[in-house]
Amino acid sequence: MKNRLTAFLIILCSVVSAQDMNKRSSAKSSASEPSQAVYTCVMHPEIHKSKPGNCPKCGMKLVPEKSKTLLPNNGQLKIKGGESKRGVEDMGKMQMDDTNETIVNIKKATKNLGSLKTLANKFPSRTVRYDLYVADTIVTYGKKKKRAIAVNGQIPMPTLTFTEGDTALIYVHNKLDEETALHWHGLFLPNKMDGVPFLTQMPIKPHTTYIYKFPVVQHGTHWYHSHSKLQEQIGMYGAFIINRRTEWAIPTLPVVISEWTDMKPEEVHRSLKNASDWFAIKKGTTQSYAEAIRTGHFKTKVANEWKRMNAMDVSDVYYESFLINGEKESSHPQFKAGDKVRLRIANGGASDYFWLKYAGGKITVVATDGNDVEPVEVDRLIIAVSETYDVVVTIPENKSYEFLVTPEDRTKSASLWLGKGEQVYAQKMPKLNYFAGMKMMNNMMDGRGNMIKMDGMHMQNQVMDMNTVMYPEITGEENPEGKNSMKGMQMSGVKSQSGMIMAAENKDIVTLNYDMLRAPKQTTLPKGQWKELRFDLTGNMNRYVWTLDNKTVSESDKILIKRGENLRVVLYNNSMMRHPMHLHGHDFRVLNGQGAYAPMKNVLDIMPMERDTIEFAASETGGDWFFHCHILYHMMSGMGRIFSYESTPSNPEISNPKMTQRKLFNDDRAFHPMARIGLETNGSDGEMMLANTRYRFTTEWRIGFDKEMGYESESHLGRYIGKNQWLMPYVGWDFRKRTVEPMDKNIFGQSLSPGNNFFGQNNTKNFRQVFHLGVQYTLPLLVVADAALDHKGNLRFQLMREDIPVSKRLRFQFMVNTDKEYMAGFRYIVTRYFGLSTHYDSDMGYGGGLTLSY
Ligand SMILES: [Cu+2]
Repeated sequence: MKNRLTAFLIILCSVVSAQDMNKRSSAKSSASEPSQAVYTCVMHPEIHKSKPGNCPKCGMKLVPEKSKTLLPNNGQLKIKGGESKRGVEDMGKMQMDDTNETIVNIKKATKNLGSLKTLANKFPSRTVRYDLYVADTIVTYGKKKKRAIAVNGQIPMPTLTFTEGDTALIYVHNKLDEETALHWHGLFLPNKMDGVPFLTQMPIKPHTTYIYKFPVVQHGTHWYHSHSKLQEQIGMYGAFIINRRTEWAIPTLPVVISEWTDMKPEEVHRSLKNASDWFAIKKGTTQSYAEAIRTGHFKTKVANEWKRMNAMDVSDVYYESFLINGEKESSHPQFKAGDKVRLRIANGGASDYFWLKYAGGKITVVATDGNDVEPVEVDRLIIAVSETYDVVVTIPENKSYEFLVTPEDRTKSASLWLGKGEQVYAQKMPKLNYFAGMKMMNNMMDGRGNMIKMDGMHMQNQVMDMNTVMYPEITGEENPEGKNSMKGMQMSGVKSQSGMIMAAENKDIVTLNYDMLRAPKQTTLPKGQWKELRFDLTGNMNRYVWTLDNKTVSESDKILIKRGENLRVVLYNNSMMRHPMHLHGHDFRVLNGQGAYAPMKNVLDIMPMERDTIEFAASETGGDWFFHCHILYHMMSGMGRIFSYESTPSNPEISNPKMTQRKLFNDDRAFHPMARIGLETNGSDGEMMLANTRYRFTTEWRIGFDKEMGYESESHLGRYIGKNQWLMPYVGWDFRKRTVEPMDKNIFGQSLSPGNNFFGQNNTKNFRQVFHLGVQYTLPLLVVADAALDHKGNLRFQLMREDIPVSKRLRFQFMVNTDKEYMAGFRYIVTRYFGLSTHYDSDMGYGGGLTLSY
């Protein structure tokens, strides 16, 4: 027995060390660069060429390697510390070019925009009162009638309009049977008016009225939404517009973009937490083995699972429809040829980014997050969750022009029609090539679940849109790699050697990025003490845990700040998703190439692998201000921090701070239930699970239809360790009983008598009533290794893998252990809750039937 145990341990160790060796050798090879190399590939940094050209691996155009000369950094504050110094160097030449280009562009855009007439508001400042009645409603935005929440009977909530200098007086009448609270997104206001339940106020109880009152001290396009539970997903978002005393005299439309799902948002959240790939099935993005083989990406798929990644997407949730001001199509026929229209756009969606395109020509961006920027002309821009952009578009002729809104995953779209007459369509955005994305992700991710840092690349401020690089567009038929790998594949733009077209190289289409945003006035912060903070944005896709520095809100302390000091926050996105990070109650400067004219925002979209720096002045009088990812389901998973002013007098709204904090923390501490129950001809097997950020309780059972098959039940309570959560020690118990005739044989002719286990111990698989200690570890290819020792000294080692995506809806699973038990089966997913299944089990034999999933 000892020998076998040693052998097994040696094998396990060698698997683990082999992985480390891989990692080390690859690190070594990338470190030894040839000295004369000057060009490299963004996706394949191991490529070094002396001449410009295309990457031999992916065909992407090579870019100059990290420039050696450090150019003046344009008035930008230097960041202390080793790592960030490299960041500044990286900005070097590239950034200067960007700036010059941007200034030329701004001059052109300003000229094209022409002088706009203005209109002054003659009324003195006043108190503007709104009464908001929050009530349940039924909508059919999707396929079925579903519950939503309407305010004053409408979705989105009514547009609230003020003039700078007014006082807002907002009565919220909660007609719901549940609590609510409203957050005024992007506004500078007293902390107790900020609308975060259990942080700045108590939630508004059902059937009560709450009054928000605050001075309106700024202008611009903002919005407001529920900050309570998941209400934002089902209708509680609306525009909040503050006019200047003197405003452009051109027609202005508030444009609130949102998504609709027929699933309850709580179910969406639970589904994400349970790694169900139902949304991928609905989107057609399962990225199964069958599809991988058919399209010539088998190796890519294997490499992806080897790195322990599941199929990925640019967005998490499948939505039934997308809405502009509450409609799939919204028409504004009142505009005539030559009219300039200002769109005040807010992304009120819960989890989707949107591409914005216009059929009538260029889009002139004039403000973001309520702050003016120098006008800049683009062909398209992406609006992050919770961002706002003000854009001006022109109606060229007396026709109806489409302003097209496409979610980043391009599943559907919504349209705003401007003008009257013949419809002029904007070009639809083509589907994404997920396997190309997977291939690139394989290159960007090391074996330990970290993003590989790309030296010399300008991974900042959306300049290199990783998502358009990672998920190139498919504009033709996708051919198997065997014939002509890249033929027909297009990445929207200039053609490269291999016939592949890269978005990043496209000079014809101008896509907005943060480097192009320039404030009209200097935005340098007042003199004060500086404090620097650094956060890594971290996440675990497989378990849908989202964190900063691998800690949720409830696992971290408030960050104390002092009034009068300046904060510099350096964010590095070490996750595979982009995150719109939002700061309550303050605007921050986004350090880009614009030096003293860095733009002011309150939402920063940060893409995978980017390192972005923001700065803000702690200018409020006190209070707790939330800083969080605005993807609703990421926020609810705990991706955020609380900035808390030191020595703030206690908030009169919060009478019991301890209890309130516990309630706030409950959001990311919540346990999510899940179950899978198989009912097959040989019996029932199944599993129930309760899991949160770190803990998991599972109970599994197998009950045969006769006493030969018997029953067995195992339960585990485990805690996940580390950022990737590959390791989980657990405690549990195992009860089982089965009566077997020693002479009986299974279909392979093997005796059913248990004999000894693999370690030479008495095999107790047919009768066992024990407590056990164990550890699970996720191996490459997502195989879970499980070693357990029970209180009678018996050992068991097991390998299993669930949910191997054979085809779009077919999943394969297997298990084998040292008690000589084994199992293999298929499940065909029919609906979210129902599947057909069949499996063979060494104890229960062959069975077929159905599987219910919850
Ligand atoms: Cu996020």
